[in-house]
Amino acid sequence: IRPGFSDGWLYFSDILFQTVGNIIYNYVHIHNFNGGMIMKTIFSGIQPSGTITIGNYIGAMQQFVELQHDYNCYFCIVDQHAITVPQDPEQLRQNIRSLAALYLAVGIDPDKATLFIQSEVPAHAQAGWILQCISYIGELERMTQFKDKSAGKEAVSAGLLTYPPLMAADILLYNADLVPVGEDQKQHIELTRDLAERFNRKYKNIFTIPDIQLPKVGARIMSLQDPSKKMSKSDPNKRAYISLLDEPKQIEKKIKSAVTDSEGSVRYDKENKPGVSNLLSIYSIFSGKTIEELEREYEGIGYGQFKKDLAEVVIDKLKPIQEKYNELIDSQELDEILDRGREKANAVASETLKKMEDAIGLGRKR
Ligand code: ATP
Ligand code: LTN
Repeated sequence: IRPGFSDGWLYFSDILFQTVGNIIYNYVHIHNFNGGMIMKTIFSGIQPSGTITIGNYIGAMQQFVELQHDYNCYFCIVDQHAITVPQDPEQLRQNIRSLAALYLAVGIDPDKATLFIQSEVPAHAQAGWILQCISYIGELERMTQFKDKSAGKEAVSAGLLTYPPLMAADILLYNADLVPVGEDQKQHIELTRDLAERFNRKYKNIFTIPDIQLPKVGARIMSLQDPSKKMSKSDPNKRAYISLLDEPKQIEKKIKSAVTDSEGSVRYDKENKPGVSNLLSIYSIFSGKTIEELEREYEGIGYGQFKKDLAEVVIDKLKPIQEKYNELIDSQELDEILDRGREKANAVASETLKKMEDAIGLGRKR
């Protein structure tokens, strides 16, 4: 590094150096390089609004685990998003830690991906504010998640409406190329792209326009109690979802009480048999068998046996995840991983925030 190089963060190889004059006083590994190739960046987030369901796992987390080998990944616990609806403070704290442990338990490798908590990186809220100021109320009111979550509520927080620009900030601060999410997030990613393009056009071309990555199967796992609704971890009816930490007995009960139909044949038909089709999707994803194989296997056999076998498949799939979770949840290792994640995320995000503020003319020139 040349003496007198301008102060701030300097990017070199896969290391980000923080410099003042000719002194390096901090550095972080970015893992941007893989055998000499620049890796593309991925960002995704999950809200600590309850315990992760098999819907979140199939739609989002499972992809994260595969993608971490080939991308520079940032996985975030988006706690500031979670408070757009009321949360109990004690419970929220627990959910944050539990979500962090679950990210690792399903196979996120902290040496490959950066795992961190949104509220520990102030640039998210700061960039979120800037992006709110270039968002239109009309486009925010059109978001289906806003409409769904505000429907029938007496008091709706302003945060629920301004949630998408904060999500856009999450993604754009890291110049993510790709955002792996479930289907319900499609509209938010489209808005993120619009906001990035708007900013680039209006001020300065600083943002990468991110693409969405949906899983090939299971982008929308449905509620076990109402297969016309997506499975949600914050559903007040606990029987509507299976959480990754559910006990075997609970899993058996929930699958047994899952809504099906009166036809009695195990057949995939999303239109006319949404409940059975949803169970078949879960079975197929967790067992590795195709839907056709399963249909053949259960020909002439009723829902009782089908549900019993499915419960066993789900229990077996979740067992190693739960074991790993139990090892991690009270460990110091978990805190160390989150501390390292915070440092790295802060370094990258504050650099982008500075560029945004410079482009807009906020504060004094730095
Ligand atoms: P909440 O109930 O609090 O809204 P949620 O269960 O909808 O939470 P999020 O934290 O909003 O979950 O989403 C985390 C990730 O899981 C996102 O990528 C989202 O698209 C995905 N996801 C959520 N629900 C499903 C589902 N039913 N099927 C597939 N993917 C899902
Ligand atoms: N809005 C998402 C959670 C979320 C997210 C993100 C996902 C917040 N920030 C950034 C991907 C990238 C949700 O409700 N599932």
